[in-house]
Amino acid sequence: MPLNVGLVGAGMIGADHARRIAASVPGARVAAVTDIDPGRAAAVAASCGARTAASDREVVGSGEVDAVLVASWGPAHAGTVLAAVAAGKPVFCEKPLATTAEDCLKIIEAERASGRRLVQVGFMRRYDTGYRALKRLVGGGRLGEPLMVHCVHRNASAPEEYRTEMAVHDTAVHEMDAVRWLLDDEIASAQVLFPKRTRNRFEHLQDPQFMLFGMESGVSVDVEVFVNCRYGYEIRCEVVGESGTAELPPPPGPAVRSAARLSTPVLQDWKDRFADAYDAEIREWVMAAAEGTAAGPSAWDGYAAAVACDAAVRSQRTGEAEPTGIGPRPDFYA
Ligand code: NAD
Ligand code: ISE
Repeated sequence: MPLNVGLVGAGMIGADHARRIAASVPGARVAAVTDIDPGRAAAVAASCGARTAASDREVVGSGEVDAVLVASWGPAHAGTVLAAVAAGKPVFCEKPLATTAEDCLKIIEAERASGRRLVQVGFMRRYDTGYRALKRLVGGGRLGEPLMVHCVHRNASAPEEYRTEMAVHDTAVHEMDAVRWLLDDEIASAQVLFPKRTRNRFEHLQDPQFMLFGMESGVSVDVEVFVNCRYGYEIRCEVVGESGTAELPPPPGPAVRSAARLSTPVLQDWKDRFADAYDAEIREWVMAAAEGTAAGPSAWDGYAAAVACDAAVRSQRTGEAEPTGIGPRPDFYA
């Protein structure tokens, strides 16, 4: 029997996950789809042979749904995740787990009370082969003690509704999770600096931004976020250790020699850059959900990212390094 997935949110990534489950995830099917825009729900449901549902609560409560995939708007995530946990159903939640640290803590409490892991957060970089190779190098000791991590996160362009804070909780949140995981460390403080602004932006937006995270171990992380770089989508990460450095490999692409030039393509968005990672995270989720539990990035990781985001957004106002105030990780999430 396949795992019957209920999809909440049929926008860009919800539609992509529905297609992925139908095309490349064995052992699962999308059974029900809901969206506050019924037209979107109907289109995605039709694309994968599912039925539509009127609300997230109907999806969660349906006897036909074994597990829930949340790809709605961030502020709606916590309500759906809490309902799924209360129903004892495994739930995959796109980032952010919740838009406030308080809501993340409510999810953690509910999950711990249920006695088993039910929540996986969509930090897909942990499934990217390049990031995995970096993590093996860091853990294997070949670079020596890590000292610094340099990261770049560029998008070709950002829509008008993209606000200055979103550079933190929509975009840099991936680096926050990636460095915590790479270094097996927590972010102790976050600072955001505002460099000269690009003219290729909507007036209200500060772009680019430069972020500095102080890790509990003392490692320093810098992140350039530039969401109107124009030329494409680019993710870079270099770990500098006491005896060596390692950086993410460039995404594969043909090297073209033509008209006296050697060139390789630049990917245009996250869907292409992390396609394999999204496939792998959803496959792992389905396998764990079929056993009634969850794997991968946890509710604790969602919480850790939320407190780091809060500190960075505070720093956007103060310009100072702001403490995250993260406490010890509960044994439940060891
Ligand atoms: P989107 O705006 O294209 O889609 C969101 C959809 O959710 C819309 O169709 C909207 O109508 C629907 N929605 C909003 N509130 C709802 C509710 N209460 N119930 C049901 N449906 C609701 O956005 P998107 O780009 O698909 O992003 C969705 C989520 O996925 C966001 O949290 C975003 O941060 C995350 N995301 C993650 C990645 C990644 O790389 N992991 C990439 C893109 C988006
Ligand atoms: C988007 O929501 C994502 O999560 C992408 O991975 C990220 O690169 C982009 O900046 C965000 O807007």
